Amino acid sequence: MQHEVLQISPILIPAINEQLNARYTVHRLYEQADKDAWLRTHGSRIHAVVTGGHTGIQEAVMAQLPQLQVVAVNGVGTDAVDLAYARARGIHVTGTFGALTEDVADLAIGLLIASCRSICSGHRFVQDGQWPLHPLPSAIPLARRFSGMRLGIVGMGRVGRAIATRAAAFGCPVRYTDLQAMADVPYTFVADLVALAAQSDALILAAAAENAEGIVNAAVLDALGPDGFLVNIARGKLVHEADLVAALTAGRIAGAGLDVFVDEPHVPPALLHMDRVVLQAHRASATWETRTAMGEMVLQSLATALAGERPAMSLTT
Ligand code: 8YV
Repeated sequence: MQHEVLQISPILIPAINEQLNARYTVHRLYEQADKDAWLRTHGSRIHAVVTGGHTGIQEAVMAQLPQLQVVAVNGVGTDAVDLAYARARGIHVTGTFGALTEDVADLAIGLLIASCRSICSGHRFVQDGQWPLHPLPSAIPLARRFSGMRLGIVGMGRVGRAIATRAAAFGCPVRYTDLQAMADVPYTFVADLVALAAQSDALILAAAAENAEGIVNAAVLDALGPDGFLVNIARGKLVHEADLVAALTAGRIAGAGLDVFVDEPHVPPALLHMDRVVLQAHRASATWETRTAMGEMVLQSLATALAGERPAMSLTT
């Protein structure tokens, strides 16, 4: 018997999709016009789910899959999966832990340099033919140096550590906050987020979003101050987005580099045309190398779980 797999969000690596198709009967829920009707009719046949980090799967969907054995998340964030429900049913929920660390850290540094050095607005100035019209160097405001910036990292997990390692090469002192101080990192722990922001030139969010909704609010942004930058490569909901828009609009912080938003793919309109804001469409892990490694981990988790064993990357079993 071939196991039946429900894919809730696409995998972008053809070789991984070929493997999925070769091993299983794969149903792509995102291609169904009426997803609820499809689940009602076919849900009882599904043994495994593949989903994305920010797509996840809700209890209401899992409840329609009585044979479900594993939810393989093609990502590291599991905030969009109902873990307690999965645990209660003995469903393995796996992630691709470790596979995307380097790429996400790279983008965090890239977004910070892009925003403090005004790379995107400089690009637009040249691209739009403005340079010959305004040839004096004074046409473009001076930018802000990245090397040596005091970084405050929120979340000293795999990604936070990889960001800190990169920052060291730029001579940036690193402080961090997390649920607790960590004995195995050489950086200064600051328990309070407002205090961390006050001691930082840039705050980089690399934390899991469970129980941390809106932690970056007006008080934190005001502590970061008018010369401070915010970078978010974790989850949009860590930030109180209305407070962020207000702070950027009023110049109460200097700029931001944002890969993630509260209501993706919708970005607050006020952020779309700010020179001091660099935007990405949730792309931090979107390289061939990382997505291939992630896809291989998804295949491995499915194979192990459907053979009746516990996948190494399971969070719930
Ligand atoms: C995923 C993410 O790569 O890992 C996560 O939690 O949010 C993303 O970077 C994306 O969900 C693709 O599945």
